[in-house]
Amino acid sequence: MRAYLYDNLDTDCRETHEQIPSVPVSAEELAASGVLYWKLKDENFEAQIDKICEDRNYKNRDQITVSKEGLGDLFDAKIKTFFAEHLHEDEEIRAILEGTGYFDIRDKDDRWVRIKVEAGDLIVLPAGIYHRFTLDTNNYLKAMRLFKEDPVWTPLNRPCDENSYRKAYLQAIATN
Ligand code: KMT
Ligand code: NI
Repeated sequence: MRAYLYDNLDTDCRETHEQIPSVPVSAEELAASGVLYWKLKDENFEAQIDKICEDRNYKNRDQITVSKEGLGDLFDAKIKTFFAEHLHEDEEIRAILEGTGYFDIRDKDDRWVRIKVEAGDLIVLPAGIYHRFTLDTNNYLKAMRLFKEDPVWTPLNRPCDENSYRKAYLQAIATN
């Protein structure tokens, strides 16, 4: 995982979009926005996932392959949905199994922070955070999706500032 401020240029979202000079964003800064991150080691990948699921009460999981092959006819629509700025009323938890991609999140000052993920990265976006996802130019990412109960994938597109999960999120990070 590596994170940095997004350059906000209007070019292909699958490019790096790193500002020049780069403005790195640390794991501590991400944590201040409520974003959690673990690097899982190859040797005991499953055991580490199981432990995090137990500690954080994630009961269910499935897998998604974000690629033309993996999503078939749904590819274009899914990619578009993923990159529309949105929030969820639950955590978005992803363990990257193969490939690479970008999660963009809005920081406390409403700036886009781009988080580059690769195999072994486990990322938790809190309920209520505005975010989006895109593949990079490799066009392939396989991820395990973890969830607490039944999957609630409904993305609520911005603006939804009156949403109670949005308000609770802003309150939770206000003291950071
Ligand atoms: C979402 O809700 O933004 C996603 O599920 C992104 C794709 S999973 C790597
Ligand atoms: Ni999402």
